[in-house]
Amino acid sequence: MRNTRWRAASRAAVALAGAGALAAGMTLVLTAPAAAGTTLGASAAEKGRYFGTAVAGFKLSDSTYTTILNREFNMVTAENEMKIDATEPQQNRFSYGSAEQIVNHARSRGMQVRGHTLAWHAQQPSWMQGMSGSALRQAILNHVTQVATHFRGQIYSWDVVNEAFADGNSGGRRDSNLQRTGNDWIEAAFRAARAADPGAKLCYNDYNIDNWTWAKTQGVYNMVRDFKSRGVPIDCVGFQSHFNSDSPYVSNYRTTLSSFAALGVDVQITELDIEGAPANTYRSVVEDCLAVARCNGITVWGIRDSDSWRSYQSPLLFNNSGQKKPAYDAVLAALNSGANPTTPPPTTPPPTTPPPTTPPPTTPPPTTPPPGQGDCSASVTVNQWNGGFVANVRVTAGSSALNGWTVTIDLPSGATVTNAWSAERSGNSGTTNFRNVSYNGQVGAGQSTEFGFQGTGTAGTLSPTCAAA
Ligand code: 9MR
Repeated sequence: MRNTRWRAASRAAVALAGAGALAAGMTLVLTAPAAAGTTLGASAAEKGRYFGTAVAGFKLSDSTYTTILNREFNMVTAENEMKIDATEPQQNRFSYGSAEQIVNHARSRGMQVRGHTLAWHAQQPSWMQGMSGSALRQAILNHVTQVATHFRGQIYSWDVVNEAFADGNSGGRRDSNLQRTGNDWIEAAFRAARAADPGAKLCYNDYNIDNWTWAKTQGVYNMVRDFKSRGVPIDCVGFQSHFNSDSPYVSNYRTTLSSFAALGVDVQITELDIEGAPANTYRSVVEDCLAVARCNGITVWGIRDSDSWRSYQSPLLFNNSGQKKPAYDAVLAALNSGANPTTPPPTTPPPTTPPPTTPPPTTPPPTTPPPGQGDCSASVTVNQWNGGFVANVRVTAGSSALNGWTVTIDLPSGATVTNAWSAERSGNSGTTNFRNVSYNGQVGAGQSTEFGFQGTGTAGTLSPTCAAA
């Protein structure tokens, strides 16, 4: 009974509850009509939504915890087990055991999984904290590719990039080692994630972006609009929605959700908790999600108050003993109110922004270097795995300084470049050219600079050639 699959839950509730509860010798209490959901997950599903929770792997042996988890929720987020320090504790040595425990627990019971998170300035393993420049760029894209590939087909949506914007009034990016690799690090991460798991929705996730008037909200909104206009593969925005007196729920939250949705992305409430768990505020959040067609669902950040990262605020739906709080009843009632869609959940109108177009290559057609006369050289190291690779290329000037360079690489058939950094690329298969960008065209005599690219397929042995501009 505890493992009742949510899809079947509501309509089968009477029959299942009767058989299961009687078999278990329990008192049979049926108060909700069969048509209405009796759990958060079943009720959300009737509205074409999900209702999820963060799960800590070590609590899966706590039967009070798993009883509520299995009964109420149909979406799961690993609270810490999919973060960078957990999945790649040493460089290129991946560790998936505790993440898989959660994924398997969820999927074997018909729950879906949100992946959290592929790229973040926090909870980096120590080897990554000390990295910078193209080595870090290569490392984070390799991480995104490897982890998303490992879980390919099992993840409903990935928080590809987490918390990359600054708090306060700047509306700009947060400083971090990742940000210092270049402003394009976020879009590079999204492209890598798309290549690795084309079936997962790819989300940008952040906190303090709930209030439509805040600069941080507008900063993220502008990034998403830019990404949609340039065809960067983003599908959703995650609103963490940790509400408290410093960052309270405000009534323009619905405007925030609908404004982002109008850009042509889904919206998801990914880490909801509310200081003191006021029932009215929880109800408002649910109503706001239900009012926005592209709001896919809500995840609370823990089950019982004692499971919360802010347990002193008692911000969740169940008390420390696992009893339902008034906020729970308000959420369930809000999920059950109004008409249920008889057709699949409505899709939002097409984005108002122009359809994404691939920007034309900004590089002129590359000139073929005269054989044997280049005054630069290039060498490459390739990190290959089953189905993909990352290449790091070193460009070294000869006996005179360079004012610009082009590196040409013949890729074997089946190998396709998905993104490059610190170079402008033309072509993505066969003979592919990489030209310097503004900040790395000038290389002193005998000095070196680096760029990199990532691809699918097998790179084999690459023999780059270099030509001075
Ligand atoms: O709930 C998580 C807590 O157990 C960790 O110690 C903490 C470490 O960074 O991360 C908490 O989860 C955070 C989430 O990953 C991102 N948004 C904020 C969450 C609360 O801090």
